[in-house]
Amino acid sequence: MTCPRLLPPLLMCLAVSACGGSGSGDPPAQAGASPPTPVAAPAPAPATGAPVAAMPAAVTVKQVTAGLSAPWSLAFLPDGSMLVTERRGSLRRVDPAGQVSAPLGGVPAVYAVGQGGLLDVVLGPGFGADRTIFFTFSEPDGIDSSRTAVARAVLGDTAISDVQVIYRQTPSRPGSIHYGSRLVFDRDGYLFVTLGERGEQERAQDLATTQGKVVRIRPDGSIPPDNPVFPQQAAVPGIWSYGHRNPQGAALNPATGVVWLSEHGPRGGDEVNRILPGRNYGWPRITHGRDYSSGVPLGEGTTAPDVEPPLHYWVPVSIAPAGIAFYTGDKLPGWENSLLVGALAGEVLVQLHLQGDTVVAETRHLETFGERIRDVRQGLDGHPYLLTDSGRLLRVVPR
Ligand SMILES: [Ca+2]
Repeated sequence: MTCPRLLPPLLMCLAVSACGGSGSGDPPAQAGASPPTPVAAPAPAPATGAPVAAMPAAVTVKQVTAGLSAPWSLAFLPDGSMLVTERRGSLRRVDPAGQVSAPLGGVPAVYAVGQGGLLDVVLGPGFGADRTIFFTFSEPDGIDSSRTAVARAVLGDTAISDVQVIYRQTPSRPGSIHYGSRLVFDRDGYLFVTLGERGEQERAQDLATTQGKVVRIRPDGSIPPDNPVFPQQAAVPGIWSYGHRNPQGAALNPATGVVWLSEHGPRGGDEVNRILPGRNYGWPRITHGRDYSSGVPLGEGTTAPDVEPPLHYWVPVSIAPAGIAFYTGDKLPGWENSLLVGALAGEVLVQLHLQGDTVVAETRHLETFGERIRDVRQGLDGHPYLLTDSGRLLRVVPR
C-alpha cells in the first residue's frame, strides 16, 4: 500500500493509520492494534525538514530472492554472498544468485516477540583473518522481559561458533518495542551500538540506564577510556550520546568518519542525526513529534540550546525510517553524496542529497512499490540492496 502524501487533513490522519503508520516501525503483526483516533489536523507544515526534490524516480529493483522471513539486516561477505538475519531468530547465507541457505547453527535464543528477535549483523574489522561477526538480538531475561544484547561469533560454513555476548542494555524491560539495535564500526575499530528507549520515553534522558542511548565499546565489550564523561554520578559507563527514541538505522559517514543514525519519532518527528560525543538528542523533551492519539505536540518544543538538532526530520507524517546507507558506488549516476533511508510505514526508498553534513533535498524512490523497507546496504558491486518486511532481497538498478 502506498501512502499519498498530499491529502486533505482528515484523510491524512486516516492514511497514517491505514499505513500502520506508527513511527516506531512496528511489525505488521502489531499494526492492527487500536489505530490513532482521527483528530483535528495539525497546522500546515512542510512535509520534511528539507525540500522534496522534484526529480523523478530513476531506479527500479531486481529481485535476488523472495524467500526470507521478516529479514532485518544484511551484511556482505568478501565472496559476494550475504548474511541475512531473520527477526524470528535465523541467520542465513544468501548467494549472489539468490539461493538461501538453511539457518546457520549456534545462534542464541532470541525474544522473538513484537519488534524483538535477531536484529543487526555486521562483519568485524578483522573478518578477513578471524571470520568474526557481530550481531544484536533481544535477549530474553526472565518471563516477558528482554534487553538488547550484542554478541560476537566466528562464522563457519553451516554454523557460528564461539558465541560471546559482549554487551547488554540495562535494565531489561517488559514489552517488545524499541530495541534500536544497529551496529557500526568506526575507522578506529570502536563499535557503536544504537539502543532504543523500550517505550519508556523518560528513560532516554536518564543516564543511569542505557535506554535511548548510543554506546561506544571495544570489540571485546570493554569501555574505551576516552568516552564522554557525564557529570551525573550514576551515569552508566559506555554512553556516547543520549535522548534517542528508537534508532533503527546507522552508518558511518565515509567523508567524515562520524556515525549517523535514523530514529523513529512518534507521530511525525522521525530524525536523521549525526552522533557527536556527549550530546543530548532531545527525546522526549525536545522533538518535532506529536502524541499518537491526541495529535498535540510533545515535550517542551522543537529546539533547545543544550539539544543537538536533527540534520533532517519528517513532519507531520512519519515515514518510519529504518536501515540507512551512504551511497559511494558508481552504478547510479547522480546518487553520489547521498544518504539512503529505507522507510517502513512510508514504503519508499528515500534519498537525502548532502552537501557536507547538510541535507539539501530529499527524493523519494519506489513510491508505487508498496514494500516496507527494513534495511539498505551497498553491495560490493556498487548497487544498493534492500530488505523488505515481506521477505524480499532486492538490488536497486537504473531504470
Ligand atoms: Ca532529536
